[in-house]
Amino acid sequence: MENAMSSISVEGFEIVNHILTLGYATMAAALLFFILTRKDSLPKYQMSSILSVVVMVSALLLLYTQKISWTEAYAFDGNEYTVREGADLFTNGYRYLNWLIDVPMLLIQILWVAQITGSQRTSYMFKFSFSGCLMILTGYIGQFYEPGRINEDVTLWAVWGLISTAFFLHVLVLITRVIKEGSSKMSGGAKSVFSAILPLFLISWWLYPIAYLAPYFMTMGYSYETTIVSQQVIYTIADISSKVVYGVMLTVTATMLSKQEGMAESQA
Ligand code: RET
Repeated sequence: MENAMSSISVEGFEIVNHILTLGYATMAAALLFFILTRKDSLPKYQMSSILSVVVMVSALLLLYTQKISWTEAYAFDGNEYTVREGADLFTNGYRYLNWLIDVPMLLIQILWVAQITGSQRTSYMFKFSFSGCLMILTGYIGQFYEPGRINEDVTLWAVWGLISTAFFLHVLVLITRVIKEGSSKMSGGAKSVFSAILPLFLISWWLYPIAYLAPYFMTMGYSYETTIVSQQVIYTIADISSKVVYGVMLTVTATMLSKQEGMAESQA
C-alpha cells in the first residue's frame, strides 16, 4: 500500500491539476455572471442570485486550496510524481467543510424561485439545513477511514457513509417536493426550465456519494492513481453542475418569471 500510494504518472498528475484549475476558473466566471444578472429579475427572486454569489466565493477559495494541496503533496522525480517527504497529504477534507456552507445555501436558494413563502419557507429552511449539514458531517467523519488511508477502517467508513445516505434521502424527498410545488405555479418556458432542475439535481448530487465510494475500487484491484484521478474528475463535474449549472437555471427561471409578471426590458 505504501508504494502504490506514493506514485502518480505525469498524465494523472496533470489531469488532476488541470481539472481543479478548471473548477475554480468556472466558479470565478460564474461569480461575475450571478452578480451581473441579479437585477434581471424582480427583487422577490434576487435572493437566489445572492446565495449563488455566496456559494461561488466559498467554492472558488476551496477549489484553489484543493489545487495547492495537490501540487504541494507531490514532487516530480524525473520520471513520475511521488509523495513529497514531510509534506501534508492530499486531502478531500476541505471539500466537506466547504459543502457545509454550500449545501444549505443551494437547497435554500430555490425556495425564492419556487415562490415558497412565509412559515412554509422557514420550515423548509430548517429541514434542509438540518439534514444537509448532518449528511455532510457524518460523511466527513466517514472519509477519514476510507480504504487506502493510514487509518483505514472499512466498517466505520461504510457505517458513517450509510448514516449520511439516510440524511441524503431525506434531502431528495424534500427537494422533489419543492420542485414539483414550484413548477405547478409556473407556465411556459419558466416551467420547462424549472422542471428540468430535478433531473439535473438527482444526477449531480448522486455523483458525490459515488466519489466517496471511489477508494473502494482500490480494494478491487484498481491503482491508487486511477482511484484518485477519477475521484477528482467526478467531484469537479459534480461541483460545476450542482452549483453553476443549477444556479444558472434558477436565474433563467427567475428572469422568465419576472418578464411574465410584467417586468419591462428597460427595468432590467
Ligand atoms: C457523502 C458521504 C457518503 C454518503 C453521501 C454523501 C453525500 C454527499 C452529497 C454532497 C453534495 C454536495 C454538494 C456540494 C456543493 O457545493 C457526504 C459524500 C450520500 C450529496 C452539492
